Amino acid sequence: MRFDEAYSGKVFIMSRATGEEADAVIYGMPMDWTVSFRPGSRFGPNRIREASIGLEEYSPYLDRHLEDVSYHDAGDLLLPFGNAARSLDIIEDYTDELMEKGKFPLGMGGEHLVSWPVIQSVYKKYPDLAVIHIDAHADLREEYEGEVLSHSTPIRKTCELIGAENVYSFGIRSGMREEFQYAAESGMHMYKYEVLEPLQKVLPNLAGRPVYVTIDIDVLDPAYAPGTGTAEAGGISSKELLAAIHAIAGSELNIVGADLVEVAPAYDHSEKTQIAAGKLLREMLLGFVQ
Ligand SMILES: [Mn+2]
Repeated sequence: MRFDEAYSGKVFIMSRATGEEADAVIYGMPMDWTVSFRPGSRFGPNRIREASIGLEEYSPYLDRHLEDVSYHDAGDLLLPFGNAARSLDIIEDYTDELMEKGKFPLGMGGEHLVSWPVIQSVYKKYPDLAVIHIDAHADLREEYEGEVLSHSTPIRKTCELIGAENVYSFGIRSGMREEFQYAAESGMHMYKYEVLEPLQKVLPNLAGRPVYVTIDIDVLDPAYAPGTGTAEAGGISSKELLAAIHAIAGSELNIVGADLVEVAPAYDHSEKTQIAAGKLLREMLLGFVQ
């Protein structure tokens, strides 16, 4: 599939430019086959697109309008159900093409493992890459029930690839003791429970660096985002997560890609999870893409 091959269904609000013209490409990675608890995030991207239609196109936070950003919603990648290894290969090939063409990748999950091939691809172009990871879960396992391709491993893999000292996790409130030990001993930067305050302290240190931002919707308290596979009580508010995105957008970072993962619409009949996700994605587009 070509990177700009238009999917004939729903698209994110105001997607206009063709893939060739666009500075940024939005794409869905509808994979949820390695999750440990509740599946369903493969239906996330299209529900976020639906919810986006109800959004204003103007952001008062950033004083920017969606027509100021040239982006293309390429639809969902076609992934072979149940085959994690091939799905990850397809995602990496696709992102390689985006990087080669100088497009900003803005991905929608899917489970969090989809970020792993994207980070590998972005790292090939930016060897001094840093990663900002906002999530309830450490995602630092080496394997899960013997599977190294698991939604609880992507940040561990990222630490091993780009150097743990280049990985910054925020909002973490769940994981095995071993994951927290790894965080403490590996040199990675893990900030538990809070997001905005530690982020504001860290951002000046990352000035000028190429940074990939991966956001798991479950960093939000289940009160704000019940529609996710592994909901975890004790999270932050949607107001704080928006403020975190704006803090990143207003910093001196060179943001080179981003994703928003783990929206699983079936667990939220009120649809507030996907409505929040649509707004978060709008702010990521307006704040991260020049
Ligand atoms: Mn998570």
